[in-house]
Amino acid sequence: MADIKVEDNNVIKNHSVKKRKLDDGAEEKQPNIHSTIEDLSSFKLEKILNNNTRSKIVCLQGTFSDADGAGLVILEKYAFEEENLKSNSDYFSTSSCLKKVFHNDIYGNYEYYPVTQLNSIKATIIHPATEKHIEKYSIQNPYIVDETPDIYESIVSPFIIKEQFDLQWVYNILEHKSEVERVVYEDPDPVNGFLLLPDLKWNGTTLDTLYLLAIVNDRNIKSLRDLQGEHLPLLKNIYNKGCKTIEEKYGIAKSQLRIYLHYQPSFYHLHVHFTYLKHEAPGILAERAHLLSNVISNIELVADYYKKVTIPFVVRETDKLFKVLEEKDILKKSSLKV
Ligand code: G7M
Repeated sequence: MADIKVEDNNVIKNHSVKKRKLDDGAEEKQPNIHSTIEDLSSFKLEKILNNNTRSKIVCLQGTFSDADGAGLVILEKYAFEEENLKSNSDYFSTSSCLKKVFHNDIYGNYEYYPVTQLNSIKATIIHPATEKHIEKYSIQNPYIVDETPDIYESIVSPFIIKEQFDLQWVYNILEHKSEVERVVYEDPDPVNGFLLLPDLKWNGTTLDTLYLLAIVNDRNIKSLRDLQGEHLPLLKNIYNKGCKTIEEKYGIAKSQLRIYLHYQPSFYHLHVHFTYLKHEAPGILAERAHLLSNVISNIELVADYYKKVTIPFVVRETDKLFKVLEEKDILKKSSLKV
């Protein structure tokens, strides 16, 4: 018998998840509701775990009245499919309904109700849900840390060195042991050279979601924080040759590229992201992405700019760094006094 704790604001309920022992000692899986459920009338909502208004996904935790254990219902609104709009006249048929909210001169606001089959919502149901499922679908509170040079030197840098994030996959790429056929450009210069290849998130062919990564040959530059005047030739080399290669190979001009570094990055070997400007790739928000042209300009102005400035970054409650910063009371103190 395992207990699943379900937090409902201040109330904590315990759901018993029964696991029956079979004769051979193996545990029988608790029956789930998938063979019987036909609608969501048996779902009793206990907590909204996450409501992403941008991606239009809501993750709900609750129970089903006719089954034991916690359940998760994840609802997601679909994007419009152009093919549907072009070929499906149902969008524009008399079976749909238009309700006016207001109109002003040439502008009118309406609520539009297309026919049911065009109005579906993707529903994922997980039952019985474990604590891990609940954690996975719960919103992770993000916190901004205004990282001063002092916080970097005394806390963040020692943490990065101690944790020694595994860079084997990076070295495999640089040593031509992995992803060899995916490399689209290589400048072998040990100081100013780099390798350009599709990011893990990109299939390398769908131009709409173009996403490449430039990984530098120099193994001593951890992140944006380490960059200074001596690295300008490297940064300009990445900018110029990266853009030229992408234009030649994919026909996308540099004016259509978003070229940036992450702070904090997820691995500490300098790399630069190249994404299609019209593609809203993950990790392009203001609290994480630093445009390469901006970085170059800042260093041209002040060679040790990134040694001196406060760089804000985001940590989440499940990050190891979050605990370290919390213990040192940095999360409360870090907001800039303006
Ligand atoms: O957040 P950060 O700036 O550290 O971004 C690291 C990028 O490296 C992410 O966009 C990942 O998708 C990408 N990436 C991670 N791994 C493990 C690989 C990999 O093995 N190959 C490639 N090509 N990209 C990776």
